[in-house]
Amino acid sequence: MAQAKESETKMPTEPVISSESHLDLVSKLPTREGLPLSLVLYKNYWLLPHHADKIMLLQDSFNARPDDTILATNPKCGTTWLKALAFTITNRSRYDFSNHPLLTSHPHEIISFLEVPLGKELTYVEKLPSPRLLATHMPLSLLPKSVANHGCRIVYICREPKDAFVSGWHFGNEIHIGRSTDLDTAFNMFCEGYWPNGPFWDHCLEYWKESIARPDRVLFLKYEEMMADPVNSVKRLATFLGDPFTGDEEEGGVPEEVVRLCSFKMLSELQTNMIGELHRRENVVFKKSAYFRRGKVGDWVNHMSEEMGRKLDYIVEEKFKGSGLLL
Ligand code: PAP
Repeated sequence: MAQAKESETKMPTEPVISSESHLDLVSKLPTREGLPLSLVLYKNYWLLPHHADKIMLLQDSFNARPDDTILATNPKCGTTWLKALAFTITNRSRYDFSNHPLLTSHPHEIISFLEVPLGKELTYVEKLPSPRLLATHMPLSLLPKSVANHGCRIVYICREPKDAFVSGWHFGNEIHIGRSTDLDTAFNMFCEGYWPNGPFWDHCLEYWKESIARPDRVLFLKYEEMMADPVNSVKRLATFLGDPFTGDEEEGGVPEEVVRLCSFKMLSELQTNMIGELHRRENVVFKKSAYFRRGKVGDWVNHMSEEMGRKLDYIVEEKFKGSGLLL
């Protein structure tokens, strides 16, 4: 059963981990300014400095468990949705749909990020009961070693890059109080690969290749395919998570109920998701509503020119050439 509330967690004694030496390493990494926050380059990926030190620290210190499931995403590709879906699927015998934790808690409060448990200590996830659902924006190559050692299941969700870029641009400007980046500047940076957890395409490709090499361990989902056929996507996800819907559940419309509860329409109408903050750090305010903007496929046309679209399509096509990955 996945975690629901902090109060339900067991509290084993865990080593206290310190990130001082990693902070020192981060301060020596190449840094670039330009987005609302500067980023550091670590092993080919542009990371927020306060994520980079935690990622380094977790590499060796995080104790994955064989029954952990990692929900991995490039930012703004469907993390919130995937958290809601995976939680609902794996806890469907535990919670009634009419009295469900998702009706009173934001998906980001229900499932924690490995590297940034918003507002909590890094050791928070160590204390969660098994089986754990954990989210991450980490590239595959930066995941803690124990994740691969234990063969943990990984679900990756990818999104069409133009929509992911537009979503990320809006989000960045919304959460950084008094600091914003204009669309053209942000677009040029995205195209250069300079983006939180970027290059975007390398992040996707690593997980894509792993999903081909180890399909029983890594499920590669696409936001657009899930939007087009959510019920079948939910069934596929349940099967991958080792908890397929029974014939009776299918007849009783349980997959459809999961889809309905986790839909953009449903979640974005709940007060718990639209009012208040998840977390605040200096002048970065993670408003709950910032995770529910439009939830549409193809919204990029309302922000980018056709020429920008062609440019990004070309870059992505070149990067994905020969991989079999099409977005
Ligand atoms: P994160 O990586 O920072 O956690 P993430 O949830 O991946 O963010 O991305 C938010 C996007 O998913 C938003 O897209 P938009 O800006 O294009 O609108 C958000 O609207 C969308 N989203 C959130 N919840 C859902 C959902 N239940 N179904 C579909 N899309 C959703």
